[in-house]
Amino acid sequence: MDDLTNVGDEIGGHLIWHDDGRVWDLGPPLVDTDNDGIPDTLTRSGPDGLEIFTDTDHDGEIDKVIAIGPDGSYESTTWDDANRQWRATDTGRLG
Ligand SMILES: [Ca+2]
Ligand SMILES: [Ca+2]
Repeated sequence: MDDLTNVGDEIGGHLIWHDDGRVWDLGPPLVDTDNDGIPDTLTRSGPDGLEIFTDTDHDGEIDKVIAIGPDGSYESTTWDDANRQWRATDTGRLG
């Protein structure tokens, strides 16, 4: 385990988002998207639409982000652990 994981342990239960060298504390997850009883997702809305942050493996670090624009377009990115970088996985339009 590296230092980044320790950050998550210290604040306990918050989701951590690594974005281009910066680390964001997004607060505790509110939504359980896979119904395993453990909240794993939170959302953030703003002028550019809605962002959905998910910690799919429950290690406290965001590994999937879906950004939904005001026009219904969306773009999902997932954390590529092998290459230590975000990778665009899907784009499209809702509805
Ligand atoms: Ca869950
Ligand atoms: Ca994770």
